[in-house]
Amino acid sequence: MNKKFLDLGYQPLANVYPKRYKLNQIKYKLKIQFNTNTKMVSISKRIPSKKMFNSSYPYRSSMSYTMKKSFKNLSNEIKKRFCPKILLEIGSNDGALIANFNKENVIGIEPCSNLAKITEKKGYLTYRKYWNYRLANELKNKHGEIDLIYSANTLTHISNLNDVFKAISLLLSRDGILIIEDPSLLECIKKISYDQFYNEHIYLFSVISVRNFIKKFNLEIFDLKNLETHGGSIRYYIKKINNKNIKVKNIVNKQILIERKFGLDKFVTFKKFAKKVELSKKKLLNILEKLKEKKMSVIGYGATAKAVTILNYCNINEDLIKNFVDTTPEKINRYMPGKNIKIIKYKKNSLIKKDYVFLGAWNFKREIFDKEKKFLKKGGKFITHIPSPKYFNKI
Ligand code: DWN
Repeated sequence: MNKKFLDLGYQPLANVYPKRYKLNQIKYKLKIQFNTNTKMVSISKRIPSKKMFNSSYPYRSSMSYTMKKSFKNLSNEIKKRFCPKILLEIGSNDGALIANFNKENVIGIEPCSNLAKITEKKGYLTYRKYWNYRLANELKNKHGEIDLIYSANTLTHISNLNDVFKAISLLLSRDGILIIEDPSLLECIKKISYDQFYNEHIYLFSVISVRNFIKKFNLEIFDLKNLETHGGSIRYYIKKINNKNIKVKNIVNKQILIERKFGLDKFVTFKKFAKKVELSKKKLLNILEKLKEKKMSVIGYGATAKAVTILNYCNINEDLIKNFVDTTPEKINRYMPGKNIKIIKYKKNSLIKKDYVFLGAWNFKREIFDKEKKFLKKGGKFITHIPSPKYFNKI
């Protein structure tokens, strides 16, 4: 049974950045629920994929050094540990991972044609299609079974999870490996990072829920890694249950125990989380309103999907955060969805004469602190809502 625990109000599509501010931009009710049987956390209203992932999807994985480095390290590990003949990536985006492999050894799946074009231009075979059972069948007929399937920050974006894993199970060879990584529910609850919820993020995985879910597709987790990326993610290493050549590592049960101890299998944990979210909103607004009274200049850094949830849930407008800076060409000179806050092109001197900078991309805090030493030296401060709203100038 699905039980709702958090109401984030009306939210626009997080990655549709309008050219002009529209008071009547379409918004959808965003409520978050917990399934008492499967222990899966998800959003209650689903938006059709085509509305969100199309030819103008602006998010590019290669825009951050941290992500490029993470994909490079993983590619080295995959080559050494699993030596796949073919690697298939579901949601290959602009190729941040596949760029580390030979063109003959990888297949990308990317329904956003503007992104698929980037990898195609570099000579990588890319299917401009949504991941589903029909596509898996087509691929099996063309390429045979695949020995390594990888997907980062994609499976949680697809509503029909049954179809997702049925398709994977069909295409993956008997001894094949599936690696997926997505934001961790545990880290989200610990950090009160309620901005991990937006219309694209249909699910927020825990080890408990993934393990429960994939069993029926003859799949099991045999290893995992806690990652710092995207505010705390988990990388799951998965195999077919009847592949007895690979042993399940202790870390899997250990992580499940940690999650249980934290209460990720209990509804009451999420009710408590919702209370903390309300408090977080009050505190953040209090900080921003006081800075406004003092006539301080405040801008946002990183026009993220996450920031869209915060701005719309807390009703933060241009009077509290003047602009956002971002490096993504597709976002520049557009507006933060649902708000009258313009996104401007990031330049080296963007933070000059600014007093406070709200970290929309708080998940890249280290990378940003490294880049903005001058701002900090001059007394500038960053604002974050993680884990509790505050301003700071040291990590
Ligand atoms: O799952 C998803 C995650 C992985 O990426 C998607 N549904 C959408 C997207 O979410 P996000 O927008 O919250 O992701 P990021 O990676 O936190 O976005 C970072 C943004 O900040 C980008 O627009 C690039 C920008 N940025 C910048 O302007 N300067 C980032 C860094 C590190 C910088 O120095």
